[in-house]
Amino acid sequence: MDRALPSGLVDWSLLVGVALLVGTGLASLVARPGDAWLFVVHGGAGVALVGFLGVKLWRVRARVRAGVRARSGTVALSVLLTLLAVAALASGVAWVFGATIPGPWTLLVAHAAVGVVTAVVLVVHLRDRFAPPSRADLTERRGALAWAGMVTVGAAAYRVTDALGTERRYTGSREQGSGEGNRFPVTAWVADDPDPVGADDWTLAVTGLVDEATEYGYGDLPADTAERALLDCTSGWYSDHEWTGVRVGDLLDAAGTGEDAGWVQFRSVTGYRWSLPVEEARDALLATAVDGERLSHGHGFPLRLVAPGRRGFQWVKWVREVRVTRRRDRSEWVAINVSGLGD
Ligand SMILES: Nc1nc2c(c(=O)[nH]1)N[C@H]1C(S)=C(S)[C@@H](COP(=O)(O)O)O[C@H]1N2
Ligand SMILES: [Mo]
Repeated sequence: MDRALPSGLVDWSLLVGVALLVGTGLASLVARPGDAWLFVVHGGAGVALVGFLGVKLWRVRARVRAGVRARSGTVALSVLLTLLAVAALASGVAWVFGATIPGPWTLLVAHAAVGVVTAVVLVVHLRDRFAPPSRADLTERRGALAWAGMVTVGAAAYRVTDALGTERRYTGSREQGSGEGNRFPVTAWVADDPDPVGADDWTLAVTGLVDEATEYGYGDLPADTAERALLDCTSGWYSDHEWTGVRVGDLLDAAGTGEDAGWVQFRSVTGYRWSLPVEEARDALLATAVDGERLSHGHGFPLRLVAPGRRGFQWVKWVREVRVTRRRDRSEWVAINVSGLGD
């Protein structure tokens, strides 16, 4: 099989594979319940890539050894790229088997970071090495059969890896502290870490495209709706709880919204903010309690968004404003990454 595979086909499989991995990896950050296939493609492409990378490294070994001896810069970059790619693939597989690392990051976050750096170094590598695929590489029958064999073995290896791995959700997240009130991980997307928010000097404002802007003190919130919902953080854990709070639709009805309401943005005391389409926002909950316990500061006291089916980073904590807008506010993509950095 190895001999039959044209080198160009191996290289193009690696390139397309990395593009798939980066694309599905980034998309997984905003995955919704219907998007389980993203994680299957990501895992399958990752495991299949191990095989193609192995073939490539075996074939170039003599050239690399010569390049290292000659202290070639291009080869040094290739070696760096190899180390990164191996680290990205190994960390992904290790995550499936339940491995952890010390320090502030989870192994899954480290995996994502190494993956992105690998893709960037690959782009630099391609500046020296890029060659368009030749027709023969792609159409030669023996090569195509060998390629199909590689992909089949990759898919089977993925199935085995997936089955042997530790218990986890389809997102790869592992369970932590479900049903145990505030005893689940406290997570910042980047740097949010505000001082505790006092109930007495906090208000919730309902603003924007509403008939009447409204303000609630902590004591006036009609927080009596309970709902079970699962928070799934992109750093690799999930936690299932009963949340109690106020239905966003009830707040919007009290303030009055018109035809032009398209999105509802939830704004934190830290500047962190995220929007949901108005129909989805109406069904979401602003919670004051989890499993019957008052929310702790770390989990967003006095008020945090519960957005079922959305990944954890969209569950804004320490909410102080609900703003109705016509269009999506794209600046929130920046806001979530810089909030908390200045203080
Ligand atoms: N204001 C604010 N809300 C936030 C975050 C943040 O950094 N700032 N982190 C988000 C992330 S990444 C997740 S996974 C959840 C975690 O909620 P928890 O800390 O209550 O577990 O809150 C989200 N809400
Ligand atoms: Mo998260």
